[in-house]
Amino acid sequence: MLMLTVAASSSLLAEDGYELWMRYRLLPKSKRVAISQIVCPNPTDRHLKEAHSELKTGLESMLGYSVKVGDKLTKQDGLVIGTALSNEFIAGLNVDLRPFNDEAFVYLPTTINGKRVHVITGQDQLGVLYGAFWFLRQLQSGKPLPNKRYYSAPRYKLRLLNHWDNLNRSVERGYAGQSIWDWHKLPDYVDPRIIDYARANASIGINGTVLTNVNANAMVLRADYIQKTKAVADTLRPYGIKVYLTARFSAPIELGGLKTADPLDPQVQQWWKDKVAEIYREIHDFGGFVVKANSEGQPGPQNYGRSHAEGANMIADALALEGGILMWRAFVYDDKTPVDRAAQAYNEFKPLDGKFRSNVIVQVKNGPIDFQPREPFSPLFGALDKTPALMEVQVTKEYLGFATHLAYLGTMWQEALASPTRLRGKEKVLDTLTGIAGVSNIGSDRNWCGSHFDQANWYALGRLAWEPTLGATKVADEWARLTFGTAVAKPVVSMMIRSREAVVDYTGPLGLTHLMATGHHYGPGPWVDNLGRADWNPVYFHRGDRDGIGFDRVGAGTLKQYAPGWREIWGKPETAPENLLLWFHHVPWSYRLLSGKTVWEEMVARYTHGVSEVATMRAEWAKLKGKIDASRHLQISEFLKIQEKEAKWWRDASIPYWQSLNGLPLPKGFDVPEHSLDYYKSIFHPYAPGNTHTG
Ligand code: GCW
Repeated sequence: MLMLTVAASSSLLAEDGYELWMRYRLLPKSKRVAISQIVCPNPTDRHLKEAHSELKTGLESMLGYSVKVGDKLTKQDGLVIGTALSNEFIAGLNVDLRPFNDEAFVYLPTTINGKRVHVITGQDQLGVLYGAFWFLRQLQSGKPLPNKRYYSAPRYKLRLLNHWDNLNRSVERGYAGQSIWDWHKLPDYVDPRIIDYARANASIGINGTVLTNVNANAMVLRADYIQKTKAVADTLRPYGIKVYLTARFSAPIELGGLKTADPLDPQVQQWWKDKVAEIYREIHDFGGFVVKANSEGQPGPQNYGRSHAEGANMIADALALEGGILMWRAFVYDDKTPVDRAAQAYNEFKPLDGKFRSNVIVQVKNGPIDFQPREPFSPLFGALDKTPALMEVQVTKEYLGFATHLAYLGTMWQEALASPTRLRGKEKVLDTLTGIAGVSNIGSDRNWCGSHFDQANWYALGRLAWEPTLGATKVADEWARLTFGTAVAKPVVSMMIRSREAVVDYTGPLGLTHLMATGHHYGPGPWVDNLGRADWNPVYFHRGDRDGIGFDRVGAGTLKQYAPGWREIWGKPETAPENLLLWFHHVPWSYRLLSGKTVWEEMVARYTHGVSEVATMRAEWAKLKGKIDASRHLQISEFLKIQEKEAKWWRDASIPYWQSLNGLPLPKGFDVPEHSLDYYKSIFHPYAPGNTHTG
């Protein structure tokens, strides 16, 4: 019996996840299209080389026969790729590409002598590369090819990954091994894996990557590191990916030997101009810098009594000479400022709107506090009328259980992107953006992201930055088909779609936030009240006491930062959505919700529901045994088991803590937490991963 099971499941070859969503498995006969040749007259041209070689590999493996690459349509079926300039056949088709931007692609099916010819074109060869990946994705996911002209253009110019990677290869909030940038061996040795990284990014439209941590090390700007960065940039360029670095504001002191980094000091200004020119001499298409300034101990213009705009403009001026951009982060807060932490970024940046140079982009986290499992959208979206804004999301799951918990983030980002900035009006958050930047979850682990399901979050970042209205379910469906196969997509998507809400429920229901353990943020710590800064303590965020719980943001004045409409809805506990109730309001434990339950009863029900959702996901996954290769199936089963154990840990630690404040009994019908509050408080994990601030 055992032998039989093994034999049955081994028909699916073991997979380790390295191929990501580009597995190109043999298609069932009914789905194979006839393509015996790829026509690409300039196969060595920038981006076309990558496009045709990806198509050749992908098609041969999906179709099961060999495909020739040539410069003329000799057989009458085939795939013709290129721009009108590079390809006579395409020029003859007279495709009107004027309405599209230069990253867009057009697919055009046509018939010659009764045989189908597929054409992929664009204004620029980069569009052709994107079209090639789309074509492969379409076939691989078992979807029919459109039978008339189809085009796609990215909504945003900036579709970026932000690596929080340190020069010693540790990764801040990284749960997938070491940094993929091996600075020590660069520039002489570039790991071929970087090419696969570039392919993966290009396949989902990501067009820029910030190599280093925003908690920055000035050394990356030293001449030898510029050579190393150049080697990475040269490897990524063929895939349309620009390289960016983080710039430490005090670099003129640390690297340049100056006495100050004051942005109004002419020597400092000159230092940045020279440094930027030096970078562009080596990397002509260098993208620019990201700066985290005057935040969590990073140096910045305020050290010299200057504003964020003065600091940003000084570096932006240096970059402007070379065509670079500066992404200046709005993630600033200070416990010496006696104002709600959620209000501080807006307070700091709103008055500076209009004061930034045109190549400065303010980079705003999706929520006003940090990357919490649920927050309302940041009030800065829609409030900066004269300054372009980038939305920063966290792909790595610092606050959502690290790599072992399944939490598909497409749903979370969709929630922020689709929020109307003003309730009376058409504008949504996604309409206010210039781009999206995602804090990378990529590392040296064989499966890239620390778990198979975390690959979906990388995928969703690219797809939603290309088209933010695509919808989280559609993105999940694409990814599941490509990653696990069309036959299992439905149950996989159903797990993904409910997963983030499950995490919200078992970590911080009803709008509670930032209740994680200290430093690494692994596991519960709602009781923590002893940290160096008030605004790092969970008790600061939940404000629970004997009588009630939640943060009164109406009283704090924070709600005023949102447009009218939102103020009214969020401003009263009766109209605020329950999933943000305790974010905006402090209410008595006995406050009644629509369900008739009190806040306390509902909290216990939600914690419990979160745990049972994970149990359901485990059961759904178990049913897929034999339908997914044994190796990936097993690892995911084991990770789900960890998730269930840790969801229960969250529930069982949180409930007695709240009881220690409110003195209320456990509502009837719910399991008593397994251990005492003291037991949960005594758990500590000094070596939980990802907790680095230097390097
Ligand atoms: O959420 C916090 C993280 C820090 C991070 C910071 C930021 C890079 O805990 O690790 O520092 O956000 O976004 O700057």
